[in-house]
Amino acid sequence: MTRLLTSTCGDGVVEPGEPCDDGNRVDGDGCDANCLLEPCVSCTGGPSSCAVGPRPSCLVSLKPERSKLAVVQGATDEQDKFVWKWREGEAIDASDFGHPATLTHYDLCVYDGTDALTMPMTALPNGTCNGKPCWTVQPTRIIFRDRDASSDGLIRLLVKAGQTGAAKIAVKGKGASLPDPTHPFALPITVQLQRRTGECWGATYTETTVTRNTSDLLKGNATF
Ligand SMILES: [Ca+2]
Ligand SMILES: [Ca+2]
Repeated sequence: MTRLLTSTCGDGVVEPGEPCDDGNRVDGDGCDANCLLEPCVSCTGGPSSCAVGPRPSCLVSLKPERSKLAVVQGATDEQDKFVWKWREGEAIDASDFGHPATLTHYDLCVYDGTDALTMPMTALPNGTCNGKPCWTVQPTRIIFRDRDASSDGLIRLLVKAGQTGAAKIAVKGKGASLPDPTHPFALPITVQLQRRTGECWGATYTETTVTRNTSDLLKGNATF
């Protein structure tokens, strides 16, 4: 006995292999023409209803106090900086990496307390940075490097596989291509690294653990 497992993108039914299905095959409405999530959106239900906003259940850091966020508004855009560290996280398996060298997008999304997307950054798959592939894929980690910071300011994005408590993500950005958020931020801030197939890793920064939130600097450790 065989049972055919088929799913049809665009029929409004969320089936295996479809992170979303909003009943059409149109891009730009949160669920794209291939039923993948668009950057920094969250979808619920079927037909999927999608909107910009944090995803509800991303993997978290077990030691949020070690998961740091810093956003610097420089005197000029060239001096802007962004650092995010997600440490001692829930388990990441190498199979969770997808295929960044060829087809997996990674979106880094920073949302403020109104769920507004203040800093969207995308590391495209299969890109070339300084004459070499931007992505390095190793058995237990993947690294995006772009010293020109041409992809939304990203200069380094590392995802390290590990058992629970040993998984890690580190992101650095800088310069004029970095999105310009409005300082001070409306708290709490949610930072998520997302895949368009649904996987995500996140941390939230509330006034309890944000130590600076001024016109030129946001700095703190995650609350959860
Ligand atoms: Ca479907
Ligand atoms: Ca759509």
